[in-house]
Amino acid sequence: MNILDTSNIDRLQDIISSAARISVAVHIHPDGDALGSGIAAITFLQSIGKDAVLILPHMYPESLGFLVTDDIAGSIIVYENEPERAVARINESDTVFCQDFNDFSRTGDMGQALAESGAVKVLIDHHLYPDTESFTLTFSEPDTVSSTSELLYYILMALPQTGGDAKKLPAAAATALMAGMTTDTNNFANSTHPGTFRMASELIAAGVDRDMLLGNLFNNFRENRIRLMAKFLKDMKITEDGVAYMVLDRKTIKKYGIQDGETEGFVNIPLTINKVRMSIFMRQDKDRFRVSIRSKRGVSANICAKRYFNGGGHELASGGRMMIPSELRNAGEAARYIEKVTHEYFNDTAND
Ligand SMILES: [Mn+2]
Repeated sequence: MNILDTSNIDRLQDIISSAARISVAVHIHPDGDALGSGIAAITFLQSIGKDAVLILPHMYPESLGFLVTDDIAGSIIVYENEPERAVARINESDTVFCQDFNDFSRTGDMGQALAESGAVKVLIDHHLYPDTESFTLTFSEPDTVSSTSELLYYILMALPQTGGDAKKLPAAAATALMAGMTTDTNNFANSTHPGTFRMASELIAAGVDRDMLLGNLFNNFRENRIRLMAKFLKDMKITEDGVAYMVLDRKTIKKYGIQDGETEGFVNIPLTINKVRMSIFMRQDKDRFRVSIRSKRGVSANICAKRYFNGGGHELASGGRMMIPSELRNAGEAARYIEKVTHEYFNDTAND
């Protein structure tokens, strides 16, 4: 894999060797890739004698808890639970790794502390349009890797401490990288590249237990989630333009006892229907609707997310947010909004 510029690797080596205190930050509502790449970074850095801590804007979903051993838990600070401790740690860090996001705003309220920090900042990410000016060193690969975990894998393999041998990674790092790649590709279904399979092959050869991972990632859901999924499939609407959508309100989330992360993957299911070209899933939070958009090849989820949902991301997988009540007041209004703007979107695209 030669996506990595060797001069960037040399610079990274210098940054790591002069770093005394490193913080690794990831995006809000951390998913498998954010948590996995974060754990991989800190366990690797600790294995070479560095003081490294992972800072999460929010708690990780319970379903990913199997990646967080007691040792690792002691090196994680959750901003949402301990904002002062998180900010203090950012302020006393001389080096900050920013992973799986392209812009500090993606880290929510802790973004300000990150932006204002005088630390050396290294971006490692696979989202479009990184805010490169905010970083000392940028590794950004939106088109050539599946995930931040995959990109971080190449970076770690290029460092002298591993010399390209995955067996030299700490076991926790190898497992976390495999987990991050597996969740971001939805188990090799989306955005896989030749290198993705090579990485998987090398990590399995290095001892990663893929069966254990798949068991934890895909066969370990609570019954409530599957019951809610049934409701989602029943209530989902499909418009004449081939847009499948569903808006999940807080009342339903409460009724089913759904936790953060438990609706992960719902948005992908409608794409298995032949006539569906795009799928939109909105989930009501305290002050906003969180929006997930997926599309089939030829339709840009990214442009739709940018134009109508204050978001963006990848070409076929994007997200956004709509504030309550300034932009949308309730689930009914959200449903009407989706119908209206997607119709406009497909009419526009048809005229291009
Ligand atoms: Mn990712």
